[in-house]
Amino acid sequence: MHHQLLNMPLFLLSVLCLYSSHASVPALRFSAFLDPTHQIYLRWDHNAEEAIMTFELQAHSTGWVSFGFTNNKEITGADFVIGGILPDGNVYFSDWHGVSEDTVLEDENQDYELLSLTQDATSTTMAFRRYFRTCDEDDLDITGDTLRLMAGYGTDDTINFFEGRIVHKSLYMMLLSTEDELHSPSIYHVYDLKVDDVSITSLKTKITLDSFSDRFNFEPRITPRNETLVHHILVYACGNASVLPTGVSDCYGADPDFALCSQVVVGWAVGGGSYMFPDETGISIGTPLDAQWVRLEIHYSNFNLIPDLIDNSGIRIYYTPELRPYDMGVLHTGLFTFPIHFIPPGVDSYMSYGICNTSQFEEMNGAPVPDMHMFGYLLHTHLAGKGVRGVLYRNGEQVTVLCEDNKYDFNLQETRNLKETVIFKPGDEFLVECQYQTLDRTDVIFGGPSTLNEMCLIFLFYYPRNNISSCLGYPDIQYVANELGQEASDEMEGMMAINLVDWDNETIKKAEKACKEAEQTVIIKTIDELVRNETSFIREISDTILAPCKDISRAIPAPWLKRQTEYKATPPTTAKALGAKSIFPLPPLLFLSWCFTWLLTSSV
Ligand SMILES: *[C@@H]1O[C@H](CO)[C@@H](O)[C@H](O)[C@H]1NC(C)=O
Ligand SMILES: *[C@@H]1O[C@H](CO)[C@@H](O)[C@H](O)[C@H]1NC(C)=O
Ligand SMILES: *[C@@H]1O[C@H](CO)[C@@H](O)[C@H](O)[C@H]1NC(C)=O
Ligand SMILES: *[C@@H]1O[C@H](CO)[C@@H](O)[C@H](O)[C@H]1NC(C)=O
Ligand SMILES: *[C@@H]1O[C@H](CO)[C@@H](O)[C@H](O)[C@H]1NC(C)=O
Ligand SMILES: CC(=O)N[C@H]1CO[C@H](CO)[C@@H](O)[C@@H]1O
Repeated sequence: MHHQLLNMPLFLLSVLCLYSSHASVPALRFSAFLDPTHQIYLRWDHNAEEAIMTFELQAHSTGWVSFGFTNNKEITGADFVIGGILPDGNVYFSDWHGVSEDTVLEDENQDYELLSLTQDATSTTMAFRRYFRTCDEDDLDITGDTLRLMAGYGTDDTINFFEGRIVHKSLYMMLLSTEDELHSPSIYHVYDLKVDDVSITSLKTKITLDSFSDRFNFEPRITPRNETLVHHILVYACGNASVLPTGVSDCYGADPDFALCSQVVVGWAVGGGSYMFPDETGISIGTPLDAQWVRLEIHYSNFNLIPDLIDNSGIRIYYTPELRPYDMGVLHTGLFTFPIHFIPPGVDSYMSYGICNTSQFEEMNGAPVPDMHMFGYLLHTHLAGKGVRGVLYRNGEQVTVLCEDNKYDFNLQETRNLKETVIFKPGDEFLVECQYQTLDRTDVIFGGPSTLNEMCLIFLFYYPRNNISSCLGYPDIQYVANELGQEASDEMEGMMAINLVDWDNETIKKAEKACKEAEQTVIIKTIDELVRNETSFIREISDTILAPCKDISRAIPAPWLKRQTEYKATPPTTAKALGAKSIFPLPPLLFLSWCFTWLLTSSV
């Protein structure tokens, strides 16, 4: 029987009803808890046309509450609001920034607009909005990158900022739809594809491969308490090979047959949640054209070398006989993962490139390749990765930056949808650019499977499917070695030569330039493991245009917010001596009413 796989939101958080919402703020579609103990809950929504983001923060405190953005969990340069309701009912709310790790200052330009502020016996709810870009040097841009959020609260209204509870969370905020907006089929089945009591030995990063099975799936099922160990999970479809191994084996191990299944169909990695495909599409299973077998690959990180770990993680799949219009496919793009990819140590920003040239797709597919409708993607690098971009070119011209995250967080890897489907035609080129930071490393990092090695990949989700599974590029390493003044007469010598380079700012720049201008070999694979290569080169990338700067305080004057106040963390001893209340002057009174809802009636 022909089925398609989807994912279904069966595990909706019931905690949402904990706080009752009020009518003031427009329906905000997205939500997340910002801390593991569920004391701080954020709802948000964005309006691309107006370039504005609306937030509603609920914190389990009747003291001050705070929310904002940081660069990398640092107070210095942080951009946030602090607000609350005084015991006498007066409201305070204003825009702040971090000047140093122990000083925060109220902004001269107030760029956040308060929409409502309410309080009950146990919690405070604060709704406000801000333009994506204010161009105030004390604010940070709200972008489609993985944002570093900061939230906090104090026990009372004395804003001893540094004595409050502060939490940090990485979040991608430009979400497009919630799972309840998607169509769920009336009939579906569930299948758990998982490992059974697999032992994770004490290798630093050990990789285990599991059973070939006849179904797929798409929701992480990480064994409780094993969350920090499971690094990423991939499900590969197997081609037409007649002999497939069964059981569990090491990845990249002795048995080459385990590598036969190379078409990624499902990816999940650290920090990701469940994912449901758009209404038009699902993964086809059960027809003669479909893979009969899949390979489940789980990568573990066991940095603490805990012995005798047992794991039962895997992925839960939801599948249905109510077919969607298109069967989907996954195209694996980026830099070929092997040691020709290298990143020098001690670099603040180093770029690597891998190109896919699709000019041979038609020939390799065995049938005309229909236009590929790209609808989603998953970015993947390891710990040194700081940014990933995927750029589409047609006839030598850049069509679009298909996807980008300039604040990539290794701990938050998830499948994301494109704003609208983007057509990929046979003959197009797709460039993947990865940015790395290696200030904490002393040795060259090479491409490879371990968390301490690096990768530079984008998995593209599209429909209707074709037979191509991967299209990965890598630079001519011999050329690169020669540019770095090393002798190398073939690829192997080129790779060895990289170890001999003396890394300083000059050789690093040379290496980056040489890798970009070197001819690339593009390796294309089909689901039947047919492999072909061709040459290509790296084109320039035109940056995406930033949202315009807008100033909310000019749009909606809020003169009462125009004050300047500073709070400086005081050494613990003097703080005690001073007494909390005297340190911080409370903001002026805005309204006088007890237990109220304050609304600024304005429409965006
Ligand atoms: C497997 O091979 C057969 C013949 O060799 C072919 O007809 C069929 O389409 C192949 N299946 C897939 C999934 O490629
Ligand atoms: C895959 O390849 C086979 C031939 O090997 C071809 O008949 C089939 O149409 C191709 N499938 C798609 C979706 O292009
Ligand atoms: C590169 O230059 C900066 C100063 O401009 C220096 O701090 C850094 O250590 C240099 N890196 C290497 C690898 O020499
Ligand atoms: C690329 O293809 C050519 C000819 O098909 C072959 O000789 C060469 O070894 C291939 N290169 C790689 C890196 O696979
Ligand atoms: C992609 O391949 C085609 C055909 O071989 C070639 O004309 C084109 O220049 C290639 N693109 C790049 C960027 O190398
Ligand atoms: C570190 C840790 O808590 N590991 C647990 C992972 O899950 C298994 C059960 O499958 C437990 O036995 C381990 O203790």
